[in-house]
Amino acid sequence: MGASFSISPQLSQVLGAAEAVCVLTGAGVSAESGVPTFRDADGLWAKYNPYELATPQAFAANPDLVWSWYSWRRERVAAVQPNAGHVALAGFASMFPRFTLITQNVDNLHARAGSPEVHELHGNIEHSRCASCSLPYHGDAAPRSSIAQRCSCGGWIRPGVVWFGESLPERELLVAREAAANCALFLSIGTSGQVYPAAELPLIARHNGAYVVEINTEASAISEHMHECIALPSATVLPVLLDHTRALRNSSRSTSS
Ligand code: BJW
Ligand code: ZN
Repeated sequence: MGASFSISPQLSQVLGAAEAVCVLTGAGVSAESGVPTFRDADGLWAKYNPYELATPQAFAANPDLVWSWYSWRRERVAAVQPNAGHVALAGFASMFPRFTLITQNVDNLHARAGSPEVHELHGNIEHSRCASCSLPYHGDAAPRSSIAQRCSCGGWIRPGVVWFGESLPERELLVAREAAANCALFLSIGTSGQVYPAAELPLIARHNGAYVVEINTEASAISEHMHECIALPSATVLPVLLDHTRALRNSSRSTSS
């Protein structure tokens, strides 16, 4: 079973000693569950134009098109399972005195894997709300629907995700920036590092003295800012890091007691 990579002495040291760890995930962490990424060769943006689907202007121009695209994606993520990477990240939550999991993903797979707290920077595809009055909407979320729904106020129901040009949820972004600025280890996992402000989080961490590691099958736009890059799939790497951390933390507990 064992994955063929070795954990560097620097990473091992910080996994054993860190009080605060911060993780940012992107679409790559869900790729091995069968959720398409955005910018890979077979990703969503290779087939669909983001400006026709993932902007408020696109939704205003063609609510049925945007709603049906998100209905298709909602159906797709509901049909997949969290992978070993999500499960390992859920295990990491109890390994460190402070652990912050931040995701750009809208697929809910971290929560389904058991992560106790997930800071969703780009929303959640399972949540819908009225574009006019913001009232949460619970009807017709699960079955595929190609027709955009209306709220009782007459406004359009929109997916609860963050589109280009829209602000990120204020509190989640604040928590994310603070966690990045105050951690000893920052892991940037499965993100191309092209979308801001999420992509500045590893840079904030590095600027404030954290050890910063990327786990990504390819180089990203922010690889050059990392202390090290592990160029392997996250579902392979994360269980190994968790086992290693558990062994280190258990042995330090038994020697200190
Ligand atoms: C694996 C793997 C495996 C594969 N294991 N790895 C500063 C500079 C320039 C522009 C801006 C800026 N600040 C703001 C902007 C504008 C804009 C932006 O960033 N534009 C850039 C693209 C140029 N940002 C915004 O508009 C944001 N809002 C904002 O900042 O408000 C204030 C403001 C507005 C306007 C101007 C200035 C300020 C909002 C961004 C919202 C992003 N929304 C989306 C859609 C969400 C809903 C949906 O799901 O449909 O979010 S776009 C899409 O990209 C989605 C993702 O969360 C996001 C990031 O993608 P991610 O996760 O990195 O995926 P990929 O596909 O890019 O990469 C996958 C990676 O995984 C790859 O690297 C693979 O190699 C790797 N991989 N398999 C490990 N098994
Ligand atoms: Zn409404």
